Amino acid sequence: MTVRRLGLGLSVFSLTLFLVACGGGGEQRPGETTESKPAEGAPSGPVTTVDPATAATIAGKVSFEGEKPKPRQIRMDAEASCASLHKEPVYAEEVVVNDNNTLQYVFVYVKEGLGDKTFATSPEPVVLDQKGCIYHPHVFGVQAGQKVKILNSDPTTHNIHPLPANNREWNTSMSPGGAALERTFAREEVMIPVKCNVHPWMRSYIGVVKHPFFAVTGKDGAFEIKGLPPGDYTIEAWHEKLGATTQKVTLAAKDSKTLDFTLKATS
Ligand SMILES: [Cu+2]
Repeated sequence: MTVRRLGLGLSVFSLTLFLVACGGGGEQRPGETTESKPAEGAPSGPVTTVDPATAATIAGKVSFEGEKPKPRQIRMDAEASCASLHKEPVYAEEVVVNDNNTLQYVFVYVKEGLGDKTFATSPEPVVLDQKGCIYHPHVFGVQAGQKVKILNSDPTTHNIHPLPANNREWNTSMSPGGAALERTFAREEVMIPVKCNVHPWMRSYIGVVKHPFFAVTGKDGAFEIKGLPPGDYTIEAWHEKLGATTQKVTLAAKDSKTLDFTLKATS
């Protein structure tokens, strides 16, 4: 934080010297500044900050096309400690079509266009809870190096087990009332499936990206990504069962563009 304040307080002249000293940090656009030190745990390299006066926004929705799949009920009968936590039937969240025919749990993120820019890692952890023997949230994004705080709110033991292809694999048993677990993922990976070694129906997906420009669609199928530097981008919408689709978008300073996606039912 001290470094950040210092960076903001620099005169244009010394900032120029500073950028030269740091080698410029790759592609530089108007309204961006670089600082010498990234947040702890983040990739090394100068940190890009986006001038709010030039920042652009994309927003839109992800629609579903085709025949709505019948929700699949999760059977917890084999595990009484889980089954007793639910009075109503529990349905798998693998394909959730909203009332307005949009999709929930789609991970939307900037796939290309940021080059080798490095962004400050959020100091706030993302929380993943194990509650009712279900992961909450079902799909979420996190920056590489940003903490994921894992809770067990259940009166039963879970064994959380991410299955990465590009990060270190681990699994940890978490007993009821135990301490929260904090983990980070060092490298970009869309997506990391998460399972529980005790309860085979438990499933979550983590999108790890090197920047803060991602979102997950909610009950209205909408997403919004704010604070983007002007540029040419490829945006991907990823869904665990329906696949992924991309669109290109060009953002000028202060642009606010709508980007709607459609994902089709699998036959
Ligand atoms: Cu479990």
